[in-house]
Amino acid sequence: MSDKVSGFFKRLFGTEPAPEPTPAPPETQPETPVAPPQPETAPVAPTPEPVAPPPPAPEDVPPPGPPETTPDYIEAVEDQFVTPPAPIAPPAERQSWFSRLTTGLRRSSDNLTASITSVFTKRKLDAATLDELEDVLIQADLGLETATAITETLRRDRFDKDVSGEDVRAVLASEVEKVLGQVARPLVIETSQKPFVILMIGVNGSGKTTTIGKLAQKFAAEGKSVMLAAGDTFRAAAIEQLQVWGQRTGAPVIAMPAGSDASGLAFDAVTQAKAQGRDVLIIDTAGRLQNRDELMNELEKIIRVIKKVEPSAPHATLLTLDATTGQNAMKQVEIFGKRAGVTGLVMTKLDGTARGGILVAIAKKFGLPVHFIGVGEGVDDLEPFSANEFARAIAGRE
Ligand SMILES: Nc1nc2c(ncn2[C@@H]2O[C@H](COP(=O)(O)OP(=O)(O)O)[C@@H](O)[C@H]2O)c(=O)[nH]1
Ligand SMILES: [Mg+2]
Repeated sequence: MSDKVSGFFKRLFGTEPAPEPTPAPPETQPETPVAPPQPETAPVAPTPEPVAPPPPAPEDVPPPGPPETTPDYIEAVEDQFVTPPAPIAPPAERQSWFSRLTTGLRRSSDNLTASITSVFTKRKLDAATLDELEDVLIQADLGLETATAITETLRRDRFDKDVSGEDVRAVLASEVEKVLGQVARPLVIETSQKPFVILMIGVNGSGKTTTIGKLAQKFAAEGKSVMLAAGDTFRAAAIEQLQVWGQRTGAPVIAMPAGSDASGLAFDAVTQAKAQGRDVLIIDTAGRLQNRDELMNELEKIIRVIKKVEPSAPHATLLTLDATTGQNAMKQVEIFGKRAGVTGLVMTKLDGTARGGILVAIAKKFGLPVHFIGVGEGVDDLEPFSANEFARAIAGRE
């Protein structure tokens, strides 16, 4: 490992690889903040935060005020768990995206390749070996169908022949790429929509606000005029977190005092972004567990209210999925998909988990576009999703 790579590894994981995070957080548990990586150089000093003046409330939307019901888990969270955005590392330190992807996915790929190697040490391919391999692939969260496709390809082409771990990894990479190639789709910002409205949804701590900051940076770099809406109105710190991202990326942030009605805020944000002719409006929302019906109702209300201003909006409803939650992500896609009409996925935290294979299972089952993946907290740790790169990285084929 080069010094550069190991330095990055240390910033991501500390000197020891991080323990595997627990699956889906229990309902009473707030999002677990991931300790921000230690920058090797002085962080960029945050400049004073701008506070967007609260826009006037439209007549047909309830005025800002405490939400009708404050969910108990949100009360418990309060402000202390909102992590400020990680400092931006100077460009000279950054590695290429592919090396960051492979570094980030190393825990997933090491896990897989070590298991594959232990199954295939100078052995002729027989039925027992194929069964063992299938178990390994299922345990790596790839899903039954993909696991079977890989073992069937090997059975067809290589049965009773010598097969090395490297041969198996080549088949793994190619099958994974086949599945992911169906869903790797860029997020297209239609310029005919002004603004193109993106609604960001997902469970607590899945990376919504961070992803919004990263996206705002990308769009701004493309010369688009971006506006952000602090739709996680439950917590003052969540509003501030988005304002820090707004300051960094030069995007104005529409905000109301904590406790305001999220749908009223969304209404104002779309109205203002429209009036100002913004290219993109990204609306943040409070984290919600998919099995909390009243929270899912609130999300539906936000969408209805957005449509009052602009019937074609939201133009993209992006579900952020935390890769470390493993199998629970499947349930999230299913329920958010039904209730909020998810148009695309962003998978975050692929750097902190051995469970990156879950993206393959999700792709196979739901076929929803995967637009971006995140492999760190930094502003450029989010990239458009590439099936080929992901497949090579997870199969350990650099
Ligand atoms: N390691 C890692 N951390 C991430 C990534 N995306 C977000 N985070 C961190 O996850 C935590 C929760 O993110 P946040 O955006 O506040 O989640 P939200 O509750 O969905 O808005 C923060 O500490 C982020 O810095 C990622 O791709 N990798
Ligand atoms: Mg948030």
